[in-house]
Amino acid sequence: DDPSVSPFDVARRAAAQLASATGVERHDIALTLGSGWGKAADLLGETVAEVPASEIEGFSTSGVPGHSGTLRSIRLENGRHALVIGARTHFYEDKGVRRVVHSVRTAAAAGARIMVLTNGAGGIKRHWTPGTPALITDHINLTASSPLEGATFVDLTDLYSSRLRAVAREVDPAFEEGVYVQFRGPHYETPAEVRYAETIGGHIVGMSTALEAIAAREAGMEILGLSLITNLAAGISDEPLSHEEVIAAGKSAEQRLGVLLSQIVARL
Ligand code: 6GU
Repeated sequence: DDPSVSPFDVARRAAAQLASATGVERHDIALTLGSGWGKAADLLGETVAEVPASEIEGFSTSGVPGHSGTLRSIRLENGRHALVIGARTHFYEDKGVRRVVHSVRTAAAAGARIMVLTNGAGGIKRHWTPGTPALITDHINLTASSPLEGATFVDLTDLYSSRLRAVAREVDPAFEEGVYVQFRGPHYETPAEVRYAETIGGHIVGMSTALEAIAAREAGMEILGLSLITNLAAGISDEPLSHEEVIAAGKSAEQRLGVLLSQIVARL
């Protein structure tokens, strides 16, 4: 958090600690598992090591129920290694944007060329039902923040890789898709804010992912973004939103999403 310390140096040290804690020198792909996606960690392959995030520099443990705090190294069937990040710092925690993207920078420093970002989110498309997975095609960042520091002018064209989306479509040709809008949270949006998100081109509302994707692009990674629609956004459905229901929708979709995500990862 000290502005005189480079966040990339912190990430390099974290990656070195991760390598010695897991015995895995290099991870090829990294996945951040958000609400509803956690089961994938058990289905991707053989867990080589699981490390509490608190043992690795720069990680702060999340107090949000439903978000575990570990880093897990998994050997895929094709012999490659996946780093599963089960410790996400949200922008709304007010720990600063460096903390929010530290896991992404650590994954990049650990060698990962592909970053899979998943989340549980609200849906704006009226035909969506809770439990629907959707590919993120692009994002709108409404946090008024950026993980980039100084004059770092990074192109965000095709941020959510069309190549990786095509791979996901091989697994499910009927995959839903949409533009993700990151709000600061932690409150859900008002119905007026949801109408605004829709008007400006959004289809999915959430509180993560966009800032992480920007940091992943800066690091030169290819990005796959996946949302689980846990509920329709405020005003789209008349149902009031509750965090408990969001977690419950995630839980009931978890097995199905785990199978889906491991089929995708096997092809990446
Ligand atoms: Cl409706 N909004 C946001 N920002 N995040 C969510 C959500 C809604 N539902 C689940 N996560």
